[in-house]
Amino acid sequence: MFCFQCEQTAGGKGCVKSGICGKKPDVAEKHDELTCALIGLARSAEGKAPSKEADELVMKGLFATVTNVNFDAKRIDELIKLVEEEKEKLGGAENFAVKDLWTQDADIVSLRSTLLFGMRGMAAYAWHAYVLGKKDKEVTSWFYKGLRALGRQHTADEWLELLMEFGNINLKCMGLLDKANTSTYGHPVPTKVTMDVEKGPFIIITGHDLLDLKQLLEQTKDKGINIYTHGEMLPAHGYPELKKYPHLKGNFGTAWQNQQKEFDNVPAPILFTTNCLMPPKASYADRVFTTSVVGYPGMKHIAEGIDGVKDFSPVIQKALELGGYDEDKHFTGINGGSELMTGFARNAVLGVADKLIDAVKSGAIKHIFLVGGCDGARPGRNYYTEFVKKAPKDTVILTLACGKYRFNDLDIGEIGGLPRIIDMGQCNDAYSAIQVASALAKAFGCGVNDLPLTLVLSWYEQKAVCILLTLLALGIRNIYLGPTLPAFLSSNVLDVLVEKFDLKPISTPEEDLKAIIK
Ligand code: SF4
Ligand code: SF3
Repeated sequence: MFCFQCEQTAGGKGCVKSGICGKKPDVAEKHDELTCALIGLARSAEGKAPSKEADELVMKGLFATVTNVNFDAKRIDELIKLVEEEKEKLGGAENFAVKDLWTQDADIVSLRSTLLFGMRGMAAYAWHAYVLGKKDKEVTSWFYKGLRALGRQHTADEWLELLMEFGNINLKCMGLLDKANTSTYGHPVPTKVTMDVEKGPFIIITGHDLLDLKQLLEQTKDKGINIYTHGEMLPAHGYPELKKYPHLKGNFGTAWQNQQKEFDNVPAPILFTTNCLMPPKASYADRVFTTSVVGYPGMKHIAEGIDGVKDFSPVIQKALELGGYDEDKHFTGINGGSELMTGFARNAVLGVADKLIDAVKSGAIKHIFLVGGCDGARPGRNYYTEFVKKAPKDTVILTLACGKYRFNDLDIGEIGGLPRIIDMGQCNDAYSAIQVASALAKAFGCGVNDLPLTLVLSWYEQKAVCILLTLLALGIRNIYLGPTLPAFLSSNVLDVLVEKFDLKPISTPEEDLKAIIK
């Protein structure tokens, strides 16, 4: 096997024996086979109108290969079979050769992988929008275009052009998901979320899929079962159409990499709607449920029902059987805080844009940081906690995605009635952050790069890759990226990104803060 798509890749180079994430060689090989079959499908679809099923397979197939999504060789096999069938219907072009995926010239592999990984991330976002009935022709057809491009030879300049084009398409896709979420569940409003868990039966739901949460809330109504979010599901508490359910009680635990510790012997089932699933420990393996494209051998899977409704009764049954805690339990976050604030998506922030603009103009807010992205296990990720702790009192921290658990329970005060830590939502809500940055630039009559704003990003998996490509396509410079740089960026490709975009690896919080706030 060979895989170097995520930040925890073995030795910072590539997993070759087995994945650090738990992905076994047979599954890694199936992922490659699926990817190459998707390229074949896209080749067959050239100049034709692929079916709805083919579109769905392209999204699901790419999504299934994102880190910590699907470890089940059987399920991947099923996808490959379906892709082959669709491909035959469209004329049956050749698949891309698996042996060529990770070999060939280092720079070409690097550029091709960057596009492939970005597309895997975008597929997840497109899928979440799709299940809410939102589809965009340009986004869907770009999957085919991008897949075909992966199977062709290009010059380095052409690859870079493709990457920038992709970045713009991903912005569109994140916009589509934003529209899907806000038109279905309303605009998020600032919401305080407890980390305590009440006694009695409960279900933990994690991942990014709000529709799964909505259906679970409906199906557990008046059943005496409470629902707690985990990881990337935390921002769900801000949406009016989700927060209206009184049994959506709070948030259990922190980010994905702590799940084996947090779920150890938990008296409740856990529903995984997307990444990041880690190999479950025996103490809770019998309570793990997967749905959508998530899969793990031996774990119970909730399949899609006809007309999109899923039947969560096995999860509900399990919650009743386990019964939850005997008494109310007090939990805290990484830094000992017990309440989290979320729901500051674009509508909420732009609603107080005047306050923000005035505070920047008067100098009350000297600098805005976007400290966002994925969390992970590497000790170097403490950088982000320290960065937030050490950021001067006259600065504001916008945040999003699961990396925020490093600091979102800290009370670092307020500026002008606004909390200094402003949680904008999930990773895909990078769209909100981009909207806010553009609005601020407009108000100040300058470009985003001229604002007193710095992006300090943490990455782990491929959604972070698509977001980074969007930010670069928007011409945003001077991004600090960590905890390590992607192994799939060859030194030549990295040189280009550094030269063109001033992309910077993080150093220490002190040094970076000193360089940013002069
Ligand atoms: Fe290794 Fe990451 Fe690939 Fe898993 S996803 S096999 S940890 S590079
Ligand atoms: Fe986290 Fe996996 Fe990336 Fe959506 S849940 S950000 S790491």
